[in-house]
Amino acid sequence: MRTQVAIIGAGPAGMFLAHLLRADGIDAVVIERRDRDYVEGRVRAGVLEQVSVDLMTRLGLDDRLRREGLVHGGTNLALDGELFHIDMAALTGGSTVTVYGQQEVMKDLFDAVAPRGLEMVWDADDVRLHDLDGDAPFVTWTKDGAEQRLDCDFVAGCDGYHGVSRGSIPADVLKTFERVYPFGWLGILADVPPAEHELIYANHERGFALASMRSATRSRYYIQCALDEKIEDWPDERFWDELCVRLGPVTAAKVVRGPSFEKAIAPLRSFVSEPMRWGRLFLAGDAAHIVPPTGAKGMNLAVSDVTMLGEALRDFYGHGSETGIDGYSVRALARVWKAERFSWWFTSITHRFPDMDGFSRRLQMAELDYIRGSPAAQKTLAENYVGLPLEAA
Ligand code: RFL
Ligand code: PHB
Repeated sequence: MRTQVAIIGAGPAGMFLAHLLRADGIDAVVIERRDRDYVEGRVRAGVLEQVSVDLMTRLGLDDRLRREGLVHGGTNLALDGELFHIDMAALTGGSTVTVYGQQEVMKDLFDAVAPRGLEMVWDADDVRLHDLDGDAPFVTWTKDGAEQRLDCDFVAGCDGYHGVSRGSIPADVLKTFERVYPFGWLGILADVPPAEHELIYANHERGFALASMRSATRSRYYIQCALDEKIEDWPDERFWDELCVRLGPVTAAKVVRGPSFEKAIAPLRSFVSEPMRWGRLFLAGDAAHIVPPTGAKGMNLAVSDVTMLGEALRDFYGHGSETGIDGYSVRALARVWKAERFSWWFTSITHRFPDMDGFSRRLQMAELDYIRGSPAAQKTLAENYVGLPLEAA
């Protein structure tokens, strides 16, 4: 088999790239280790930046998003139960975010695979990348016991944090940067109406809490927890009680309780690997970087990476120009690091750190109080939260 671009991984990065290349008439094959149900079933991101909404629109995949997505012009912060509103749209000249789950995004991307003739390989075991530093790279995998081979011009490593692509870059070339946080998020989904119309990021003495949603009838809540916490120790009632304490009495009175149908703990991490291109390999999305979920940036960064990569490949195939592919890593990393900074900062002012003393806690409280009172500080938060523009190539 031969194609122009082999895409490893069918998460948001891989599937958006596959659709972008298809729209530009560039051949691609997506090779995914799992099956569609698995990828679509993962409960993950909930908030789309304007850049992501724009890409879905450009690809003509925005029908359901327009009908079902919840457009938010603002968000709320809470300090020890006291809520204050950040009017992001007013502060940024009209920018908004859209609440639309990653599961819905994946469904829209997958539903358009057959009508648009995208080529997919599911259940590919033991995927390996070869000759990435030459001009004839290829990918091998096994499926149903038989070894398969795909020759290509380029490989797009969109296989997430645990994929094979990043590890194919030689250790003396790859630089990694990391912060592991001493806590995780315990998240639930429940079919109850959300407590508030917009999200609430709450800093409480007992730890962080987040009130989010998927629709007018489905809520998504998170509480910060210790890394060694066990799900079995968190029956629904205990979760709701702790959430209500952290959100404070005014919001707690609006929380509608109900049985959760999903409950999981996710660790928090900041991670960047450089460069994002080596030879014929490009990395995009979680394969190259991880952010803590506080800034809601993970999936959006995957989208901005592949938007840039799509432009670079279009210039290469359309005009024979290598400027875009040569500049991809530097261009993508400039935006990645700004999102890393924002996600780290937002995490650091909203969470309870185990070694936190009175001084650090007072600084956090002062910072949140400063944001509450300063339009300048609110603007900084707002423009990062809605998503920084994709700078020109
Ligand atoms: P993915 O989604 O991990 O997809 C990678 C795909 O590659 C496949 N794969 C392989 N395929 C072939 N061969 C191999 N060897 C392979 N190894 C892996 C995997 O099966 C998978 O299908 O990476 P991608 O595409 O870069 O997308 C990244 C996003 O999924 C991720 O950043 C977000 O979910 C992060 N995230 C959030 N992002 C947001 O933008 N907004 C949010 O509100 C938000 N909230 C969250 C989040 C992530 C969370 N968790 C659980 C990590 C909330 C949570 C709790
Ligand atoms: C979510 O709804 O899952 C969500 C929302 C905002 C975040 C993280 C996750 O910052």
